[in-house]
Amino acid sequence: LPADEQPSMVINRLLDLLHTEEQDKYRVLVVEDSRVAALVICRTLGEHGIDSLAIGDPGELLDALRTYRPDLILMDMHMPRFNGVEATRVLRQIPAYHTLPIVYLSGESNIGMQVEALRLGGDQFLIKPFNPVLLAAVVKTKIARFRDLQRSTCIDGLTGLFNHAAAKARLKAMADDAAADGGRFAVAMIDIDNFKAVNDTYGHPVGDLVIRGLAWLLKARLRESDLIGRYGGEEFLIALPGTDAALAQTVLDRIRADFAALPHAHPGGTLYATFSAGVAAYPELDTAAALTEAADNALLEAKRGGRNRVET
Ligand code: GH3
Ligand code: MG
Ligand code: MG
Ligand code: MG
Ligand code: MG
Repeated sequence: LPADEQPSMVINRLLDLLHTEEQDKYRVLVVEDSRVAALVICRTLGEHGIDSLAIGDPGELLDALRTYRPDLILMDMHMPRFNGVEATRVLRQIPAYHTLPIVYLSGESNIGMQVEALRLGGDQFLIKPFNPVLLAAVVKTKIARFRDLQRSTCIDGLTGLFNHAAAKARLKAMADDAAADGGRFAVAMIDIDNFKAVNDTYGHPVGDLVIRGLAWLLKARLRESDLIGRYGGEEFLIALPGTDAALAQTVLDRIRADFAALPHAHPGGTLYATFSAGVAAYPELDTAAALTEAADNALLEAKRGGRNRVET
């Protein structure tokens, strides 16, 4: 580090780096009853650097969506046990899949049928046999736009974390997943202590730096699979899959100690801030709402107990 560089400026730069870090590989779910066709499609996508998973059975669709989390579906239309248009219509009724790009890839040449397939929820119609270059271009541009859209509606601008609505939705999905596959996870609500005083003493821009500093620390310390959201102004919601309340408390307490030791720059020097946190866990509490409420109550207890602590 250059000796004259303020620690918070470094944190700001690191946070920006995290924001611009290379995105995940694009993931495409190929719904196709012909194994040969599926192989050709997946190979074509692979040659263009796109990851794919092929399924041929309607029964696998929801499971594949949940576990593979594709950015786009390439949907065949006519399958012996499966109508691609009907599947699309059903998916569009599930809020989580309202906007997921669905591109038909079918030999159906009847324009009336193609129009009907689009009307029932598809985004585009590509004809078999397909042109590999056009297929890759359609897939890439659709996914790029979809990710941009998701970013602008789900990501908090100051921190790059999930915003309130997105964090809440992901927590609910995590609870549903845990109910389906018997997993466990912990939830924590974090709130910076006496933050109003930071703003009042040093000004709002310095307060923003402190919020970004905590966001950076959470990203640096938690795993890729953990959920981190900016729940409110100086409040953060996190969820840790495969973790019980006791372990979550230990993890959070280490982060708490690191945050308390993290210097934040202000025009006259550096300041230090602390946070309090409350922890709750699934399956002891089994809905997103109950978990959030319990974590909130534990947070309140941490505040009453003197702040700069983690309670369960
Ligand atoms: P406590 O320890 O009880 O949490 O006290 P507190 O002062 O942190 O709590 P309070 O809820 O009274 O104040 C939170 C402050 O956070 C008030 C609000 O102006 C400030 N705040 C909210 N969002 C932002 C933001 O994006 N940037 C900055 N700088 N301040 C914010
Ligand atoms: Mg077919
Ligand atoms: Mg607060
Ligand atoms: Mg606070
Ligand atoms: Mg408060």
